Amino acid sequence: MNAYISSVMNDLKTRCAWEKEFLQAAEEVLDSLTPIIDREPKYKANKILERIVEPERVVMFRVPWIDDKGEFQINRGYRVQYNSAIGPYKGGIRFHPNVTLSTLKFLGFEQIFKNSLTGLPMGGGKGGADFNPNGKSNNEVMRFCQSFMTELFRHIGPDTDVPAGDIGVGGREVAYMFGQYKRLANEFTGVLTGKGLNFGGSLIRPEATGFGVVYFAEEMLKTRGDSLKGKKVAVSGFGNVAWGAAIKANDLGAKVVAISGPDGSVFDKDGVSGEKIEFMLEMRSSGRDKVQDYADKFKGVEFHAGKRPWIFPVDVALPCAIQNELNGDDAQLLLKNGCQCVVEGSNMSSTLDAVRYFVEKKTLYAPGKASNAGGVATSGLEMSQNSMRLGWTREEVDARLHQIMVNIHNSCVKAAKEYGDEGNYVMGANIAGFKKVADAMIDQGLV
Ligand code: 2IT
Repeated sequence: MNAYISSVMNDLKTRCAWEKEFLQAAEEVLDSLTPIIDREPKYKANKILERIVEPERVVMFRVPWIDDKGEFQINRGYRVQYNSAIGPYKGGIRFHPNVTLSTLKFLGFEQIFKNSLTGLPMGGGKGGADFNPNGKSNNEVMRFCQSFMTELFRHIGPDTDVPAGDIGVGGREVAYMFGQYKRLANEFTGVLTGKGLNFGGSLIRPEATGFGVVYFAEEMLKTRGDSLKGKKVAVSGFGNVAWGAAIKANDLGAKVVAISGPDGSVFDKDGVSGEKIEFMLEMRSSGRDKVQDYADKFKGVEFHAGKRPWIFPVDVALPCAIQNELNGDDAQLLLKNGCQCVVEGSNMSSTLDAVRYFVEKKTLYAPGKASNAGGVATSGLEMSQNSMRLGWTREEVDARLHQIMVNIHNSCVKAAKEYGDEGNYVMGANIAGFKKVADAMIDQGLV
Protein backbone atom coordinates (compact mmCIF):
# COMPACT_ATOMS: atom_id res chain seq x y z
CA MET A 1 0.00 0.00 0.00
CA ASN A 2 1.49 3.40 -0.91
CA ALA A 3 1.11 6.57 1.18
CA TYR A 4 -1.85 7.94 -0.80
CA ILE A 5 -3.79 4.67 -0.52
CA SER A 6 -3.12 4.29 3.19
CA SER A 7 -4.19 7.85 3.90
CA VAL A 8 -7.51 7.26 2.07
CA MET A 9 -7.96 3.95 3.89
CA ASN A 10 -7.16 5.43 7.32
CA ASP A 11 -9.57 8.26 6.77
CA LEU A 12 -12.26 5.75 5.78
CA LYS A 13 -11.59 3.68 8.91
CA THR A 14 -12.30 6.71 11.07
CA ARG A 15 -15.33 7.95 9.19
CA CYS A 16 -16.96 4.53 8.68
CA ALA A 17 -15.67 2.83 11.82
CA TRP A 18 -18.85 0.82 12.29
CA GLU A 19 -19.09 -0.39 8.66
CA LYS A 20 -17.04 -3.59 8.98
CA GLU A 21 -17.98 -5.30 5.72
CA PHE A 22 -17.58 -2.11 3.72
CA LEU A 23 -14.10 -1.47 5.17
CA GLN A 24 -13.12 -5.05 4.31
CA ALA A 25 -14.23 -4.64 0.69
CA ALA A 26 -12.53 -1.24 0.41
CA GLU A 27 -9.26 -2.56 1.83
CA GLU A 28 -9.20 -5.53 -0.54
CA VAL A 29 -9.67 -3.26 -3.56
CA LEU A 30 -7.50 -0.31 -2.57
CA ASP A 31 -4.59 -2.47 -1.45
CA SER A 32 -4.39 -4.23 -4.79
CA LEU A 33 -4.55 -0.95 -6.75
CA THR A 34 -1.06 0.00 -5.50
CA PRO A 35 0.78 -0.67 -8.80
CA ILE A 36 -1.62 1.37 -10.94
CA ILE A 37 -1.78 4.25 -8.45
CA ASP A 38 2.05 4.28 -8.34
CA ARG A 39 2.33 4.23 -12.12
CA GLU A 40 -0.39 6.75 -12.99
CA PRO A 41 -0.25 10.01 -10.98
CA LYS A 42 -3.52 11.25 -12.56
CA TYR A 43 -5.63 9.19 -10.15
CA LYS A 44 -4.18 10.88 -7.08
CA ALA A 45 -4.23 14.31 -8.75
CA ASN A 46 -7.97 13.87 -9.45
CA LYS A 47 -8.67 12.45 -5.96
CA ILE A 48 -10.22 9.41 -7.61
CA LEU A 49 -9.90 7.14 -4.57
CA GLU A 50 -11.55 9.66 -2.22
CA ARG A 51 -14.39 9.97 -4.74
CA ILE A 52 -14.84 6.31 -5.64
CA VAL A 53 -15.23 5.16 -2.01
CA GLU A 54 -18.05 7.68 -1.47
CA PRO A 55 -21.48 6.68 -2.81
CA GLU A 56 -23.08 9.29 -5.07
CA ARG A 57 -26.29 8.89 -3.09
CA VAL A 58 -27.73 6.69 -0.32
CA VAL A 59 -31.47 6.42 0.31
CA MET A 60 -32.72 4.89 3.57
CA PHE A 61 -36.39 4.51 4.23
CA ARG A 62 -39.07 3.02 6.45
CA VAL A 63 -40.93 0.01 5.04
CA PRO A 64 -44.25 -0.42 6.86
CA TRP A 65 -46.44 -3.44 6.09
CA ILE A 66 -49.16 -5.55 7.67
CA ASP A 67 -48.62 -9.24 8.45
CA ASP A 68 -51.25 -11.98 8.14
CA LYS A 69 -52.32 -11.52 11.76
CA GLY A 70 -53.14 -7.88 11.06
CA GLU A 71 -50.14 -6.62 13.05
CA PHE A 72 -48.07 -3.65 11.86
CA GLN A 73 -44.47 -4.47 10.92
CA ILE A 74 -41.65 -2.03 10.23
CA ASN A 75 -38.43 -2.77 8.33
CA ARG A 76 -35.60 -0.61 7.06
CA GLY A 77 -35.05 -0.28 3.31
CA TYR A 78 -32.03 1.05 1.41
CA ARG A 79 -30.69 1.87 -2.02
CA VAL A 80 -27.01 2.73 -2.36
CA GLN A 81 -26.40 4.51 -5.69
CA TYR A 82 -22.65 4.18 -5.72
CA ASN A 83 -21.24 5.18 -9.07
CA SER A 84 -22.80 6.16 -12.40
CA ALA A 85 -19.65 7.06 -14.35
CA ILE A 86 -20.12 4.33 -16.98
CA GLY A 87 -23.88 3.75 -16.92
CA PRO A 88 -27.05 3.83 -14.85
CA TYR A 89 -26.71 2.37 -11.34
CA LYS A 90 -27.19 -1.39 -11.57
CA GLY A 91 -27.24 -4.05 -8.89
CA GLY A 92 -29.43 -6.37 -6.91
CA ILE A 93 -31.73 -6.05 -3.93
CA ARG A 94 -31.07 -8.24 -0.88
CA PHE A 95 -33.73 -9.17 1.67
CA HIS A 96 -31.97 -10.74 4.65
CA PRO A 97 -32.26 -10.11 8.40
CA ASN A 98 -28.54 -9.20 8.61
CA VAL A 99 -28.73 -6.41 6.01
CA THR A 100 -27.26 -3.13 7.23
CA LEU A 101 -25.92 -0.03 5.51
CA SER A 102 -22.46 -1.60 5.79
CA THR A 103 -23.58 -4.73 3.90
CA LEU A 104 -25.10 -2.69 1.10
CA LYS A 105 -22.13 -0.33 0.85
CA PHE A 106 -19.78 -3.30 0.52
CA LEU A 107 -22.02 -4.85 -2.13
CA GLY A 108 -22.52 -1.57 -4.00
CA PHE A 109 -18.78 -0.87 -3.96
CA GLU A 110 -17.96 -4.33 -5.33
CA GLN A 111 -20.65 -3.90 -7.96
CA ILE A 112 -18.87 -0.86 -9.48
CA PHE A 113 -15.84 -2.95 -10.46
CA LYS A 114 -17.83 -6.05 -11.34
CA ASN A 115 -20.12 -4.18 -13.71
CA SER A 116 -17.16 -2.45 -15.30
CA LEU A 117 -15.50 -5.84 -15.91
CA THR A 118 -18.53 -7.09 -17.85
CA GLY A 119 -17.77 -4.54 -20.58
CA LEU A 120 -21.42 -3.42 -20.54
CA PRO A 121 -22.50 0.16 -19.73
CA MET A 122 -23.62 -0.29 -16.12
CA GLY A 123 -22.76 1.75 -13.03
CA GLY A 124 -22.74 0.30 -9.51
CA GLY A 125 -25.57 0.16 -6.98
CA LYS A 126 -27.19 -2.14 -4.46
CA GLY A 127 -30.26 -2.13 -2.27
CA GLY A 128 -32.21 -4.18 0.19
CA ALA A 129 -33.92 -4.45 3.52
CA ASP A 130 -33.50 -6.24 6.84
CA PHE A 131 -36.56 -8.33 5.98
CA ASN A 132 -36.50 -12.13 6.23
CA PRO A 133 -38.70 -13.72 3.54
CA ASN A 134 -38.26 -17.20 5.06
CA GLY A 135 -41.38 -18.36 6.84
CA LYS A 136 -43.48 -15.50 5.43
CA SER A 137 -46.65 -16.22 3.47
CA ASN A 138 -46.92 -15.29 -0.17
CA ASN A 139 -49.26 -12.42 0.70
CA GLU A 140 -46.87 -11.09 3.32
CA VAL A 141 -44.03 -11.12 0.80
CA MET A 142 -46.26 -9.33 -1.71
CA ARG A 143 -47.27 -6.63 0.76
CA PHE A 144 -43.67 -6.13 1.81
CA CYS A 145 -42.46 -5.82 -1.80
CA GLN A 146 -45.23 -3.34 -2.62
CA SER A 147 -44.42 -1.17 0.37
CA PHE A 148 -40.69 -1.32 -0.41
CA MET A 149 -41.32 -0.22 -4.01
CA THR A 150 -43.75 2.53 -2.95
CA GLU A 151 -40.72 4.46 -1.71
CA LEU A 152 -38.04 3.07 -4.04
CA PHE A 153 -39.90 3.85 -7.26
CA ARG A 154 -39.15 7.58 -7.10
CA HIS A 155 -35.39 6.93 -7.03
CA ILE A 156 -35.06 4.43 -9.90
CA GLY A 157 -35.83 4.20 -13.63
CA PRO A 158 -34.66 2.36 -16.76
CA ASP A 159 -32.02 5.07 -17.45
CA THR A 160 -31.32 5.95 -13.80
CA ASP A 161 -31.06 2.84 -11.67
CA VAL A 162 -32.05 -0.72 -12.54
CA PRO A 163 -32.33 -3.10 -9.55
CA ALA A 164 -32.55 -6.91 -9.69
CA GLY A 165 -32.53 -9.85 -7.28
CA ASP A 166 -29.95 -11.02 -4.76
CA ILE A 167 -30.19 -13.18 -1.62
CA GLY A 168 -33.85 -13.40 -0.59
CA VAL A 169 -35.07 -11.76 -3.80
CA GLY A 170 -35.92 -14.12 -6.67
CA GLY A 171 -38.41 -14.16 -9.51
CA ARG A 172 -41.42 -13.86 -7.20
CA GLU A 173 -40.15 -10.76 -5.39
CA VAL A 174 -38.92 -9.06 -8.59
CA ALA A 175 -42.36 -9.63 -10.12
CA TYR A 176 -44.19 -8.06 -7.16
CA MET A 177 -41.84 -5.07 -7.19
CA PHE A 178 -42.20 -4.70 -10.96
CA GLY A 179 -46.00 -4.74 -10.66
CA GLN A 180 -45.95 -2.00 -8.05
CA TYR A 181 -43.44 0.13 -10.01
CA LYS A 182 -45.57 -0.10 -13.14
CA ARG A 183 -48.65 0.95 -11.20
CA LEU A 184 -46.98 3.94 -9.58
CA ALA A 185 -44.98 5.17 -12.57
CA ASN A 186 -47.67 4.34 -15.11
CA GLU A 187 -45.10 2.95 -17.51
CA PHE A 188 -43.93 -0.46 -18.68
CA THR A 189 -40.15 -0.34 -18.91
CA GLY A 190 -37.16 -2.53 -18.12
CA VAL A 191 -36.72 -0.92 -14.70
CA LEU A 192 -35.88 -4.21 -13.01
CA THR A 193 -34.06 -7.27 -14.33
CA GLY A 194 -34.65 -10.89 -13.42
CA LYS A 195 -38.25 -10.44 -14.53
CA GLY A 196 -40.53 -13.31 -15.54
CA LEU A 197 -40.37 -14.44 -19.15
CA ASN A 198 -43.93 -13.22 -19.79
CA PHE A 199 -43.10 -9.63 -18.98
CA GLY A 200 -39.67 -8.84 -20.37
CA GLY A 201 -37.36 -11.27 -18.58
CA SER A 202 -34.43 -12.90 -20.32
CA LEU A 203 -33.87 -16.59 -20.88
CA ILE A 204 -30.85 -17.90 -18.92
CA ARG A 205 -31.01 -15.06 -16.33
CA PRO A 206 -31.90 -17.49 -13.48
CA GLU A 207 -28.97 -19.77 -14.36
CA ALA A 208 -26.56 -17.02 -15.37
CA THR A 209 -24.59 -16.36 -12.17
CA GLY A 210 -23.84 -20.04 -11.58
CA PHE A 211 -23.13 -20.75 -15.26
CA GLY A 212 -20.74 -17.80 -15.31
CA VAL A 213 -18.88 -19.05 -12.23
CA VAL A 214 -18.28 -22.41 -13.88
CA TYR A 215 -17.29 -20.87 -17.25
CA PHE A 216 -14.79 -18.77 -15.32
CA ALA A 217 -13.44 -21.80 -13.44
CA GLU A 218 -12.95 -23.63 -16.75
CA GLU A 219 -10.95 -20.69 -18.16
CA MET A 220 -8.75 -20.60 -15.05
CA LEU A 221 -8.05 -24.33 -15.21
CA LYS A 222 -7.20 -23.96 -18.91
CA THR A 223 -4.31 -21.63 -18.01
CA ARG A 224 -2.73 -24.69 -16.34
CA GLY A 225 -3.59 -27.06 -19.17
CA ASP A 226 -6.42 -28.56 -17.16
CA SER A 227 -10.24 -28.65 -17.21
CA LEU A 228 -13.23 -29.43 -15.01
CA LYS A 229 -13.70 -32.86 -16.52
CA GLY A 230 -13.56 -35.48 -13.76
CA LYS A 231 -12.99 -32.90 -10.99
CA LYS A 232 -14.62 -33.19 -7.58
CA VAL A 233 -16.39 -29.98 -6.66
CA ALA A 234 -17.74 -28.57 -3.38
CA VAL A 235 -20.42 -25.91 -3.73
CA SER A 236 -21.71 -23.97 -0.74
CA GLY A 237 -25.34 -22.93 -0.43
CA PHE A 238 -28.31 -24.35 -2.32
CA GLY A 239 -29.79 -21.10 -3.66
CA ASN A 240 -29.87 -19.61 -7.12
CA VAL A 241 -26.11 -19.34 -7.64
CA ALA A 242 -25.32 -22.83 -6.25
CA TRP A 243 -28.08 -24.31 -8.41
CA GLY A 244 -26.78 -22.77 -11.67
CA ALA A 245 -23.22 -23.75 -10.79
CA ALA A 246 -24.22 -27.37 -10.09
CA ILE A 247 -25.98 -27.65 -13.46
CA LYS A 248 -23.05 -26.29 -15.45
CA ALA A 249 -20.42 -28.21 -13.45
CA ASN A 250 -22.29 -31.41 -14.36
CA ASP A 251 -22.50 -30.31 -18.01
CA LEU A 252 -18.73 -29.90 -18.12
CA GLY A 253 -18.08 -33.35 -16.66
CA ALA A 254 -17.34 -32.47 -13.03
CA LYS A 255 -18.91 -34.16 -10.01
CA VAL A 256 -20.52 -31.95 -7.35
CA VAL A 257 -20.01 -33.85 -4.10
CA ALA A 258 -21.15 -31.25 -1.57
CA ILE A 259 -23.69 -28.50 -1.06
CA SER A 260 -24.61 -26.68 2.15
CA GLY A 261 -27.12 -24.58 4.04
CA PRO A 262 -27.24 -22.50 7.22
CA ASP A 263 -27.72 -25.77 9.18
CA GLY A 264 -24.64 -27.62 7.83
CA SER A 265 -23.31 -29.45 4.78
CA VAL A 266 -24.11 -32.62 2.90
CA PHE A 267 -21.59 -34.94 1.25
CA ASP A 268 -22.99 -36.93 -1.66
CA LYS A 269 -20.37 -39.30 -3.06
CA ASP A 270 -22.64 -40.14 -6.00
CA GLY A 271 -22.80 -36.49 -7.03
CA VAL A 272 -25.52 -33.83 -7.05
CA SER A 273 -27.06 -34.31 -10.48
CA GLY A 274 -30.37 -35.00 -12.24
CA GLU A 275 -33.40 -34.90 -9.93
CA LYS A 276 -31.14 -33.88 -7.04
CA ILE A 277 -30.55 -30.55 -8.75
CA GLU A 278 -34.31 -30.09 -9.14
CA PHE A 279 -34.58 -30.78 -5.42
CA MET A 280 -32.35 -27.77 -4.70
CA LEU A 281 -35.14 -25.62 -6.15
CA GLU A 282 -37.70 -27.35 -3.95
CA MET A 283 -35.60 -26.78 -0.84
CA ARG A 284 -35.34 -23.14 -1.77
CA SER A 285 -39.02 -22.55 -2.39
CA SER A 286 -40.03 -24.44 0.76
CA GLY A 287 -38.59 -21.54 2.79
CA ARG A 288 -37.25 -23.99 5.39
CA ASP A 289 -33.63 -23.06 4.66
CA LYS A 290 -32.33 -26.51 5.66
CA VAL A 291 -29.94 -28.67 3.61
CA GLN A 292 -30.56 -31.60 5.96
CA ASP A 293 -33.72 -32.15 3.90
CA TYR A 294 -31.43 -33.35 1.08
CA ALA A 295 -29.79 -36.00 3.28
CA ASP A 296 -33.22 -37.12 4.51
CA LYS A 297 -34.48 -37.49 0.95
CA PHE A 298 -31.58 -39.24 -0.83
CA LYS A 299 -29.81 -42.46 0.16
CA GLY A 300 -26.10 -42.61 0.92
CA VAL A 301 -25.77 -38.89 1.72
CA GLU A 302 -23.90 -37.74 4.84
CA PHE A 303 -25.10 -34.69 6.75
CA HIS A 304 -22.53 -32.74 8.78
CA ALA A 305 -24.41 -30.46 11.16
CA GLY A 306 -22.95 -26.98 11.62
CA LYS A 307 -20.09 -27.62 9.16
CA ARG A 308 -19.15 -25.79 5.98
CA PRO A 309 -18.36 -27.84 2.86
CA TRP A 310 -14.67 -26.82 2.99
CA ILE A 311 -13.92 -29.84 5.21
CA PHE A 312 -14.29 -32.26 2.28
CA PRO A 313 -11.38 -33.25 0.01
CA VAL A 314 -12.19 -31.72 -3.40
CA ASP A 315 -10.34 -30.34 -6.43
CA VAL A 316 -12.49 -27.24 -6.86
CA ALA A 317 -14.38 -25.11 -4.31
CA LEU A 318 -17.21 -22.82 -5.35
CA PRO A 319 -18.45 -20.67 -2.46
CA CYS A 320 -21.96 -19.66 -3.55
CA ALA A 321 -23.73 -18.73 -0.28
CA ILE A 322 -22.88 -15.38 1.37
CA GLN A 323 -20.01 -13.04 2.31
CA ASN A 324 -17.22 -14.25 4.61
CA GLU A 325 -18.24 -17.90 4.31
CA LEU A 326 -14.63 -19.05 3.84
CA ASN A 327 -11.99 -17.98 6.39
CA GLY A 328 -8.24 -18.43 6.75
CA ASP A 329 -8.56 -21.83 8.45
CA ASP A 330 -10.93 -23.06 5.74
CA ALA A 331 -8.48 -21.88 3.08
CA GLN A 332 -5.62 -23.82 4.69
CA LEU A 333 -7.71 -26.97 5.07
CA LEU A 334 -8.90 -26.83 1.45
CA LEU A 335 -5.37 -26.57 0.08
CA LYS A 336 -4.08 -29.22 2.49
CA ASN A 337 -6.74 -31.59 1.15
CA GLY A 338 -5.62 -30.97 -2.44
CA CYS A 339 -7.94 -28.23 -3.68
CA GLN A 340 -6.40 -26.32 -6.60
CA CYS A 341 -9.08 -23.89 -7.64
CA VAL A 342 -11.41 -21.59 -5.64
CA VAL A 343 -13.92 -19.57 -7.61
CA GLU A 344 -16.33 -17.27 -5.78
CA GLY A 345 -20.03 -17.29 -6.63
CA SER A 346 -21.09 -15.18 -3.66
CA ASN A 347 -19.87 -11.63 -3.18
CA MET A 348 -16.73 -11.41 -0.98
CA SER A 349 -17.00 -15.09 -0.08
CA SER A 350 -13.54 -15.10 1.49
CA THR A 351 -12.24 -13.18 4.48
CA LEU A 352 -9.13 -11.02 3.92
CA ASP A 353 -6.81 -13.60 5.49
CA ALA A 354 -8.22 -16.33 3.22
CA VAL A 355 -7.73 -14.09 0.16
CA ARG A 356 -4.13 -13.36 1.18
CA TYR A 357 -3.43 -17.05 1.77
CA PHE A 358 -4.75 -18.06 -1.66
CA VAL A 359 -2.76 -15.31 -3.36
CA GLU A 360 0.43 -16.21 -1.46
CA LYS A 361 0.04 -19.91 -2.35
CA LYS A 362 -0.65 -19.05 -6.00
CA THR A 363 -3.94 -20.94 -5.89
CA LEU A 364 -6.23 -20.48 -8.87
CA TYR A 365 -8.42 -18.09 -6.89
CA ALA A 366 -11.03 -15.76 -8.39
CA PRO A 367 -12.78 -13.01 -6.41
CA GLY A 368 -16.56 -12.81 -6.80
CA LYS A 369 -16.47 -9.48 -8.60
CA ALA A 370 -14.86 -11.27 -11.55
CA SER A 371 -16.23 -14.80 -11.38
CA ASN A 372 -19.84 -14.06 -10.39
CA ALA A 373 -20.30 -11.21 -12.88
CA GLY A 374 -22.32 -13.46 -15.21
CA GLY A 375 -25.49 -12.66 -13.28
CA VAL A 376 -25.33 -8.93 -13.70
CA ALA A 377 -23.94 -9.35 -17.23
CA THR A 378 -27.07 -11.25 -18.20
CA SER A 379 -29.11 -8.54 -16.50
CA GLY A 380 -27.32 -6.16 -18.86
CA LEU A 381 -28.40 -8.41 -21.76
CA GLU A 382 -31.98 -8.28 -20.40
CA MET A 383 -31.76 -4.47 -20.48
CA SER A 384 -30.60 -4.58 -24.11
CA GLN A 385 -33.47 -6.88 -25.08
CA ASN A 386 -35.97 -4.63 -23.26
CA SER A 387 -34.64 -1.52 -25.04
CA MET A 388 -34.93 -3.25 -28.41
CA ARG A 389 -38.32 -4.73 -27.44
CA LEU A 390 -37.01 -8.08 -28.63
CA GLY A 391 -36.09 -11.36 -26.95
CA TRP A 392 -33.09 -13.53 -27.75
CA THR A 393 -33.04 -17.34 -27.75
CA ARG A 394 -31.44 -19.37 -24.94
CA GLU A 395 -28.53 -20.16 -27.22
CA GLU A 396 -27.91 -16.53 -28.07
CA VAL A 397 -27.98 -15.37 -24.44
CA ASP A 398 -25.82 -18.28 -23.29
CA ALA A 399 -23.27 -17.68 -26.04
CA ARG A 400 -23.03 -13.98 -25.10
CA LEU A 401 -22.74 -14.84 -21.40
CA HIS A 402 -19.99 -17.35 -22.13
CA GLN A 403 -18.06 -14.84 -24.24
CA ILE A 404 -18.39 -12.18 -21.53
CA MET A 405 -16.95 -14.58 -18.91
CA VAL A 406 -14.04 -15.44 -21.22
CA ASN A 407 -13.43 -11.71 -21.76
CA ILE A 408 -13.52 -10.97 -18.01
CA HIS A 409 -11.09 -13.80 -17.39
CA ASN A 410 -8.73 -12.48 -20.04
CA SER A 411 -8.94 -8.88 -18.76
CA CYS A 412 -7.97 -10.08 -15.26
CA VAL A 413 -5.05 -12.12 -16.57
CA LYS A 414 -3.85 -9.27 -18.78
CA ALA A 415 -4.06 -6.57 -16.07
CA ALA A 416 -2.30 -8.77 -13.50
CA LYS A 417 0.55 -9.39 -15.95
CA GLU A 418 0.78 -5.76 -17.02
CA TYR A 419 1.00 -4.57 -13.42
CA GLY A 420 3.58 -7.13 -12.36
CA ASP A 421 1.85 -10.01 -10.59
CA GLU A 422 1.00 -12.66 -13.13
CA GLY A 423 -1.75 -15.07 -12.06
CA ASN A 424 -3.09 -12.76 -9.32
CA TYR A 425 -6.79 -12.54 -10.20
CA VAL A 426 -7.52 -10.26 -7.23
CA MET A 427 -5.17 -7.60 -8.51
CA GLY A 428 -6.17 -8.22 -12.12
CA ALA A 429 -9.91 -7.87 -11.45
CA ASN A 430 -9.54 -4.79 -9.30
CA ILE A 431 -7.19 -2.95 -11.65
CA ALA A 432 -9.12 -3.82 -14.84
CA GLY A 433 -12.47 -2.91 -13.24
CA PHE A 434 -11.10 0.29 -11.69
CA LYS A 435 -9.33 1.70 -14.74
CA LYS A 436 -12.40 2.08 -16.93
CA VAL A 437 -14.49 3.72 -14.18
CA ALA A 438 -11.68 5.98 -12.96
CA ASP A 439 -10.86 7.18 -16.47
CA ALA A 440 -14.54 7.91 -17.16
CA MET A 441 -14.70 9.88 -13.89
CA ILE A 442 -11.69 11.97 -14.90
CA ASP A 443 -13.19 12.65 -18.34
CA GLN A 444 -16.48 13.82 -16.80
CA GLY A 445 -14.86 16.33 -14.44
CA LEU A 446 -15.53 16.89 -10.76
CA VAL A 447 -19.07 15.60 -10.34
O1 2IT B 1 -24.43 -9.46 -6.96
C1 2IT B 1 -24.91 -9.37 -8.10
O2 2IT B 1 -24.20 -9.13 -9.08
C2 2IT B 1 -26.36 -9.54 -8.26
N1 2IT B 1 -27.04 -9.78 -7.28
C3 2IT B 1 -27.00 -9.38 -9.61
C4 2IT B 1 -27.26 -7.95 -9.88
C5 2IT B 1 -28.03 -7.67 -11.14
O3 2IT B 1 -28.29 -6.48 -11.34
O4 2IT B 1 -28.38 -8.58 -11.87
